Amino acid sequence: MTGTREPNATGRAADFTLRIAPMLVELAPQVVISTIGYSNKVPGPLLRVREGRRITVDVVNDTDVPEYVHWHGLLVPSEVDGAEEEGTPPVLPHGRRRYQFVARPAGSRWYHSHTAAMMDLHRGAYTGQFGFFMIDSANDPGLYDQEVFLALREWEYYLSTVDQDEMAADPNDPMPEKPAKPDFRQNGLEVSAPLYSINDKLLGAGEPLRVRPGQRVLMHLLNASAAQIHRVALPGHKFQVIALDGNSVPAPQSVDVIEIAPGERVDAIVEMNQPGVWILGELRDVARQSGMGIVVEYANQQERARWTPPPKSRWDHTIFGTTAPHPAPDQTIDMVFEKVPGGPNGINHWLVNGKEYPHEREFLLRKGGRYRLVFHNRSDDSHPLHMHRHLFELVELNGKPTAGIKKDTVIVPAFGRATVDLVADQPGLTLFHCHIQHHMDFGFMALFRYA
Ligand SMILES: [Cu+2]
Repeated sequence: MTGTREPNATGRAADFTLRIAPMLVELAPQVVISTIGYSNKVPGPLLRVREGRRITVDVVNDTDVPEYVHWHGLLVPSEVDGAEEEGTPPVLPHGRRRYQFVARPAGSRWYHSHTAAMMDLHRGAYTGQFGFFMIDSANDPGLYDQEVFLALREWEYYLSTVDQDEMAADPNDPMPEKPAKPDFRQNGLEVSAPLYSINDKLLGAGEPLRVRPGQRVLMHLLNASAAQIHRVALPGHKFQVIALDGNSVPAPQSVDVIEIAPGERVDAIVEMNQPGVWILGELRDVARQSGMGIVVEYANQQERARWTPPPKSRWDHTIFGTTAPHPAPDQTIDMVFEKVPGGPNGINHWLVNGKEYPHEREFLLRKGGRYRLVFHNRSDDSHPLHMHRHLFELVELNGKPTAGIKKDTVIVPAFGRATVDLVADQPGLTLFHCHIQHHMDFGFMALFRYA
């Protein structure tokens, strides 16, 4: 019910109202699933405002459990950030809560449930509770003809001994955190899914993306998955990546494949210069054939939608940055992530510096301080690490330097290392976690506190 202005108990109408309630999603004719969504839409209503505006969002909870709505990528106070760990109050079952904050910074943000799900795969990020939140800058050059929002998702999650996300590790990967002795303990259950979609439709079930030769289409890609990293391509076309996690990159580059991890956003412009009917889709056949794709149809073209695998390419965040030097940090904070394998019938647990969340002593920040965070991933899974309420700048990925790339989520590959700089300019409790729900729920979180 976005756009409609419901009066609130406090009088003034909200700019947006989100109603959390059970809903059905017709992924395709005769493929209807049941989930929880925002205002009966998946993705939820597009929230779009001008940067710097103070906005009011009323959240109505028509379910039997408390909920939290997190404004991902926004620089907002802990009280409204939507994380229980930071002290944001919940939206009570059958209750309502008013969130008020200034919409900043400009760029592709999003909002989603931040409720722990644990073993219940019908809560939190496993549900349809996610939506785009666009914050428009006053000086957007608008160098495109069409703008589309594409959220990558899976549905009907279940626990499995197979990790669907597994991509054959490249022997050329540096893996600086790989231990000398391999861990032979048996892995625990992973989260899998039989159905994939872009927005609320399986490939071929929704309206195609209609384009004309010469058009420049701005694609806002969001990985709203609870569990999987995705790689997408559009045969015969290149993506000119202009922003990562909503923040303009210093060196836009054209690539054949976009890799995007849970929580991340990629904004890319595609020049439509290859008339035909194509599939913009996931690289893995199983994901695409299970629905992750959308047909791109040029005007006056009627052929069957075509897919061809893209040229072999490797996603590398560092190419979108510069070689500028970084100011020296005031302090370096090492964070080591390890897996405690759950065995065949259990769930893996996760350690941050040797302990599962909660930690008796939080990581301390001093306002105005410049911190270098070094993420050591000593596990055989990749992890998208998300910092709430702050942006950080990429410094090094697996030893490769870069500068000028601002993000709120960074993927640290299996046995990899990422270094980021964070300026502590947002006082208040700050949650840090892996954006894969079943990692976050089983220990992969930490709190930062301003001293
Ligand atoms: Cu993880």
